[in-house]
Amino acid sequence: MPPDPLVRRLLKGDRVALAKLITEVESGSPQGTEALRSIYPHTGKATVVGFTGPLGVGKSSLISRMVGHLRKKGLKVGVIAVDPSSPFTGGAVLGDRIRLNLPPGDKGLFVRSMATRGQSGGLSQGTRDTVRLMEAFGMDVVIVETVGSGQSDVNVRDVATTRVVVLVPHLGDDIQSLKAGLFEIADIFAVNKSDLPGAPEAVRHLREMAGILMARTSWRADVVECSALNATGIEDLWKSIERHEEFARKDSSAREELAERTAKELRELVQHKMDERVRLLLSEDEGMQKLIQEVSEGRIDPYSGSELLLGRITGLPSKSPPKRKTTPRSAR
Ligand SMILES: Nc1nc2c(ncn2[C@@H]2O[C@H](COP(=O)(O)OP(=O)(O)O)[C@@H](O)[C@H]2O)c(=O)[nH]1
Ligand SMILES: [Mg+2]
Repeated sequence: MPPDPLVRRLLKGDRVALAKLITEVESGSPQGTEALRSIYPHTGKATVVGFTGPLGVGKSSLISRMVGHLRKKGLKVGVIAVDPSSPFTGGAVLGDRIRLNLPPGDKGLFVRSMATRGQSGGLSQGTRDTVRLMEAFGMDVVIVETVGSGQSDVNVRDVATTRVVVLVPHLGDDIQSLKAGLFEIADIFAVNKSDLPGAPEAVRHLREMAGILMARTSWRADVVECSALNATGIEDLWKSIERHEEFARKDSSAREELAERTAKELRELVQHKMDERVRLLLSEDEGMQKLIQEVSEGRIDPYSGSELLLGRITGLPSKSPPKRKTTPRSAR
């Protein structure tokens, strides 16, 4: 049993505990980090799906539909919106025209918008950690919404096993410029707003492209036509997500990707810790204050100075700086 009562409550499915722990984790508090450590064995079981794509294509609306669909199946769903313009504000899950028909205060749904600034350890880490808290809480499915094409710092690849790229008919030039990048991240294309003209052509075009660009990969992106407005194609989209999850459980390329993702997280965590320690050392350590002075006055060059600093942090011997016989820079 984890010692933190808040964590015990989280594991029992207490929503207040979930909300509090997300806040702790976002602020990078020691309690948050300790909580993440102790819940780790309870994570990794949910279906984590990323919805990405340009602004306004209907990601939030489609997620709302998907949430309704999954709740009807009795699945518990967490939603993380990393899109600052997302309508998921204040816990509301309604696109402007779409009604969910969930009972008020439905216990099987938890929605959280991520602050895009001031995240301790970066946005990717904040999202990874929030996914884990939701898994430990008992969510069956966690959906992460991000704005694609480099507008958001979060890479859906870092957090989601299955990535849905949402597009609309007639993306025109947009799709041309996005193309290569999209096929790198998409496991599934959802052509939303299929109530508008041009959807079958868009679907055909994307299928052709997937056939060409993904011919040598073991997974070729599904293309699903849907409309959040008319609630069509939602079950097809879910089927496709399940199919990809099944693939990812078995395929070796998916396992390799997981290893890459893990390595990236470890690297980012270490980078973050190093950064904090460097900052602390430089601002508080007397020896380092002296080093700063010596470098600024030209007695030690910054390259050797950084080696000394690194040596202090890692405890490993560093190259000693060359002895300067010349006059310090400032005196020249
Ligand atoms: N015609 C049509 N409009 C839609 C559909 N889905 C979403 N929209 C509208 O598209 C706009 C953007 O939707 P939103 O879900 O906020 O897009 P996001 O920025 O990708 O999250 C809103 O005005 C929605 O009502 C759809 O299937 N058909
Ligand atoms: Mg949105």
